[in-house]
Formats: sequence, structure tokens, C-alpha cells
Amino acid sequence: MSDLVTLSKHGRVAVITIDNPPVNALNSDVRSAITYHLIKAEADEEVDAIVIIGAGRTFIAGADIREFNKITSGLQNWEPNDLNSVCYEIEENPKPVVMAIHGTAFGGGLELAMAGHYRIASPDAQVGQPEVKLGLIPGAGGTQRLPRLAGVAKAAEMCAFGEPISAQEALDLGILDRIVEGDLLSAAFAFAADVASLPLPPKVRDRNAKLAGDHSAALASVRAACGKRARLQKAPLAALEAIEAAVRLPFFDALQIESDLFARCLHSNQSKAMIHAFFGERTVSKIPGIGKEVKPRKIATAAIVGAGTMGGGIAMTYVNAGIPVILKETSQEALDKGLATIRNNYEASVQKGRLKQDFVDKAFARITPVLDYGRFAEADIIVEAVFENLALKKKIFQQLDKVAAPDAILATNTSTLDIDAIAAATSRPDRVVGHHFFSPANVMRLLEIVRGKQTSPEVLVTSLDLARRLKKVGVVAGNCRGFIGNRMFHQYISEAVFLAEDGTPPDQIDRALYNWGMAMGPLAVIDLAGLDVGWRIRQEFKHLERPGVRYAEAHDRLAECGYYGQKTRAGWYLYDDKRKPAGINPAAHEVIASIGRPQSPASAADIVDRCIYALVNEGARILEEGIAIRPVDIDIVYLNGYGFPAWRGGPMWYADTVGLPKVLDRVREFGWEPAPLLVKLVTEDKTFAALEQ
Ligand code: 3H9
Repeated sequence: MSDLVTLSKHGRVAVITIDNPPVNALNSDVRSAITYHLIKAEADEEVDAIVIIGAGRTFIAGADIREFNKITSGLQNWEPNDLNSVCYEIEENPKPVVMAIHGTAFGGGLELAMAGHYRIASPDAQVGQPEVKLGLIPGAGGTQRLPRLAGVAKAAEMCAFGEPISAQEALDLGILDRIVEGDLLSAAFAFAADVASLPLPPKVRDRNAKLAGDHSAALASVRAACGKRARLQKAPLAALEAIEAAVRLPFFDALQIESDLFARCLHSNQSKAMIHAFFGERTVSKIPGIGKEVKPRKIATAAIVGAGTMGGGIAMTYVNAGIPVILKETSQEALDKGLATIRNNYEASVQKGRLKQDFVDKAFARITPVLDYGRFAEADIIVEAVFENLALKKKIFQQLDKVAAPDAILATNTSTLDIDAIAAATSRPDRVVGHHFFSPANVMRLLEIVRGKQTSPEVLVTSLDLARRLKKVGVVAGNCRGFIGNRMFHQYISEAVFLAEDGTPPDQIDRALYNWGMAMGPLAVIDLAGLDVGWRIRQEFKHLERPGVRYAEAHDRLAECGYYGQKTRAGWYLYDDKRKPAGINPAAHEVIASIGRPQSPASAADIVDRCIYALVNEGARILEEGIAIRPVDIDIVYLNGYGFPAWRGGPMWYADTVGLPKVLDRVREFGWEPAPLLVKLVTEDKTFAALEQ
């Protein structure tokens, strides 16, 4: 029997310990071994009660997600009732089974726990059904037992949104029986010994009290919220369908519905894409050629140059993670303005219930506002977040070189500029790196970590480690104009502008991409970001434009007329004083007429193909040039920084699902030069995913 699960005895209590690091995922061996030990403990006359506990940092983080890929690709058989059988084995056991939870009881882990007769937990434990984040629903009774413990409305929320809850909330809801302080195993022994002589409590599957009554309004409200929070995703609705079945039908009939819905989700493209994204987020923290011997440096204090929109947002990100920040501006007025914006942002978060006042007070107190570099030597990392201008950034780096501690990391928050040119302004180019945050920096999850020619491995590893501490996803990119994200975005936006110049109304362009799944349409995004921002960057790089290559003119002309987007209440669209769109800006029509191209509106399908394949074609070039390490790095950039729908897996994953020959045909049909890598993969009958194996 697998040694991932062991059985030991403490007096008359048997302990089944799951030890499958790092997160005790319930793979096939673990499932079989739990059943084996349960049967053994049941048969042992010297055992009165059984405890199930996880070794290491957690209870059970769920089913083994890696097995799902094997099942859907035909490498492993699908045994729908496998985890359910383990649950029955627990539930039917004549001896009380006590689940002792620490860390996380997620997905199949919570399902297993809910089959137990009792659940106790450490105070910092969390429980949840996060399957929807993988495009799945709970598949081993979660949609059936959770409503019986927590009530239908809360179970619907937990299964449809996938957010975990704290041990205290789980106790209040009735999911847990007790929270125990101190050593969990000792507490579990004591608890098990106490309950051993009591009659068994009713099985959770028979506790129907919380199912009674009319839950239609609660379910309708969660369904409506899914339309916003998980737009176009199928799994949340499937989870609600299974919960509705729990209310309507006897346990085993509803459980069968859950199994069928789970299987349908498992084989869906949405789930495959989201599982790709789950592992992708972890893959991007690994840099080929840099081993575990390179350790991250400790970052205890940060300094930030610039308290504007980006600098302020970055400061909030650091102090929210508990890292004190020295925040510098050039004048008292600018500093006061920056601090006031930070304070307003925090106040808004408290009002919306996103942050607690106490948290905000502590975070704000970690900011030390300054007007000079006097205290910069204290910082382990300095982040420059000034205006996007190379000469200015070089000048600042010259100054930082003089004031920074010798081993401090010097990061620039540039979105497009040459890291090597900035690094060359210092005597320590190996300590210089790009940290490209996305606006609003305290909200957006992506951090592009731009590697210069001389950036040291230690600086990269520290940046990745820091990204995790800051609750960001760090993706390493090579140094080129726009790095991964903005270089591809330039092609995407240009294509949207070309479509507008060629006669497709702006709102149709935006609607087509929004309906396809993008968080916003491209022209609405430019209005939000500010047409002036892109215009300035394009001016800076004007000398690099290749003659004979079509240039998107319309948004430059709008910017030149002072239409900067939402901030001036007019860009591609007009906006009311609450920044709600109020129709297309008539000036946009005039600009398009003045450009004078033949007008032929595109269909929704053509709009999507042109914009998305522009991303894919440029992504292929970026891969070929080594700017992105792997296709998945591009996907993770797009999923976390550009509103690409998670359930489509990112541009490169999506291209694979469409089929690269079809993508190449369309690229040629649009008259573009295909990326050589795209042609090569099609010729060799390969996919982008194959490049990662
Ligand atoms: C499910 O349960 C379906 C059921 O309803 C039943 C169906 C019949 N499997 O995130 P980390 C790996 S669906 C396999 O860096 P943290 C992860 O890839 C599942 N591997 O740690 C990484 O590997 P590597 C429902 C898993 O401390 C390593 O563990 N459950 C799994 O930041 C460390 O992970 C979920 O969706 C897994 N289930 O966060 C929970 N989980 O080192 C998914 C993790 O090679 N997991 N790995 O890169 C999580 O949310 C986080 O991992 C967790 C720990 C919060 C647990």
C-alpha cells in the first residue's frame, strides 16, 4: 500500500495521516490508501474512533489536478465514483471519523471532510470549493453536503464563486464543529476520545433541515451575480444547477446530477484552459538555467520615486504586503497630492467593504513621505515610477546609483523603454531590472519583470519572490520595445484602429471583443488608459516606424485634438460626468472620414479574428526572439494584465485550440506577414503547447 497515507494508533484512536506533499492532493493512490486504512481501522477491535489529518502545511487542497489532464487526454481512466466511494467509506463507518483540518480543506478536501462525522480545525484554517476557478464544479458531493451544513444560499455562493472562507465563518455556518487552539493532533485525539462513546451523529447527507423552504430568490441572486463575476463561464451555472438538484431531489439522485455535470465540465475547453492557467501561474515562477541554489534576497524596506498614479499604486501594493515604503516626490505639493490620492483610494476600499479600517490605518502608517534621497540608503529595493521618458529615467538612475545601498535592487516601472539603456546610467547594471506594474497597480495582478542584458539571477529570483509577497503574478520578459504585454497590445490596438478606419463603427468593434470574452473592448480600453499616453509613447518611437507598414492614425489624431478619453470626457466615446459612455464621439467619425480609406465594415467574427490573431502572430515572434520564455508566459501576461478571459486560456493556448493551420490561413488572408515560428509549427504539425514539453 502506498506510503503516502499511514495508519497509526494513539490509545484507542486510529490516525490516518495523508502525507502527499506539497498540498496532500487526493490522487488515485491516496484515495485507495485512505479506503484501505479506513477498512483496517474499522476492523480493529482496539480502535474506538478514527482521526483523518494531513501532514505538513495543509489538510487536503483537493483532487489532484494533474490527474484531470491525464483523464481528458485519455491517459487515465475516469472513475467518477472514486472519491465518492471514499466519502461513503467514511460516512458509513460505524466508528466516529473526526476530520482534523489545518491549512486548507479545498475542493475534494472539503468534500472528504464533509463526509466525516465531525470536523475540527485550527483557527487559521480555510475551507472552500474553488473548483469553478478550474472550470469545474465540486464532483464528490460538495454541492450536496455543503448546502446541508452551511445552508443553500451560502453553499451556492461558495460553489459558484469559489472563494474560501475562514475557520471562524465555517464554524458559524455549521461546516465545522469546533475550532481548537494549540496542537491539532492532540486536540483531535482528545475530541475523538470524547465522542467515541456517544451515538454517531446523523450523516451529513441525511441532515435535510437547511434544505427546507424556498431558496429560489437566493439562487437567482447568485446566478445574476455570476453573469457579472464570471461572465460567459459555464461552471458556476453548472454548480448552481447541482445545488438546485440538492434542494429538489433525494441525495443520491442529486449526486448523480452533480457527477454528470462535473464530467461535462471536466471535458470542456473552458476547464482545460483554466487548468492550463492554474499550472501556468506556477510555471512562470521558474526560470530555466536558474536553479534553487540562487536564493531571493530579503526585502524589508522599499523606496519609490514618484507619487503619481503609478507610484502611489505601487506604494499601496508594498504597504498592503507589510513592507514599509519611503515615498519621494519633487515638491511638497506633488507629495501631498499623491498621499491624498492614496488616502482616497483606501477610504473608497473601506466604504466598499474590501478593506478593514484597521488594516488601512496600519498600511498608511508604513508610508514615509520624503522630498529628497536622504533615507534611500535604507531601502533594499528602489522602484522608479516617474513619467515615461528615457532621458528623465536615466537621470534618476544616475542619482539612485549614488544614494542606494550597494546591493539594493534598482527597478524601473517602465512600460516600454530600454532597460539596458537605463541600466547603463548606473555603475551596477546587474542590479537593474524592470518592474512593470499595471494600472491600477494596487489592483492588477500582473508584474512584468524585465530582464536586462546584465540583470543578475539573484535580482530576478528576488523579483519573482517579491511578486508573490505583493500578491502579484510575476512573469519574466526580455528587453524589447513594450516587452511581452505592450508589444503585443500595440498590434492588437492597431488592428482595432484599422478596423475603425476601414469603416467598422467603434462600438461594434468593442462589442464583438467583449462578447467574445475580453473584459473591455479595445477602443474603450484606450479611452480608459488615456489616448495621450499611447500617443506620447508612439511619438517617442516614431523614428522606429517602418516605411510602407500601415500605421494606425486615427487615435493619434484624436489625441492631437485633445480627446484623451475618459479623463477629458471624450475619446473614441463621449462620457458623462460619472464617466459612463454616452455614445460615439462625433469627432471620431470626422477623423475617420478625414483619413479617407475605403469603408467596408467587418463582421463580428472578422473583428475577433483580426484582433486576437494579431496578438498570436506577434506572440509567436516574441517567443522566437526569446522575449517570452514559454508560450504560457505570454498567456499569463494576457490573463492577468490585459483582461483576456481565463476560460480561453490566453492567446497562445487559444490559438492551439483553434488549430494553428487555421490561424495561419487567416493571417495570410489578412495580408499580414506570418511569424516564422507560426509557419514552422504548422509545417511540423505542432502546437505552441508542444514547445513547453
Ligand atoms: C477538485 O478537488 C475536484 C473535486 O471536487 C473532486 C472531483 C471528483 N493538485 O499554489 P502553490 C501544486 S479540483 C495538484 O504554489 P500555495 C501546485 O501546482 C481541486 N497539484 O502553493 C504547486 O506545484 P509546483 C480543487 C496541486 O501555498 C504546489 O502544489 N482545489 C494542487 O501558494 C504548491 O502550490 C483547488 O483548486 C492540486 N489540487 O497555495 C486548490 N494544488 O510546486 C488548488 C496545488 O510544482 N490549489 N498544487 O509548482 C491552491 O489553491 C493552492 O495551491 C493552495 C496552496 C492554496 C492550496
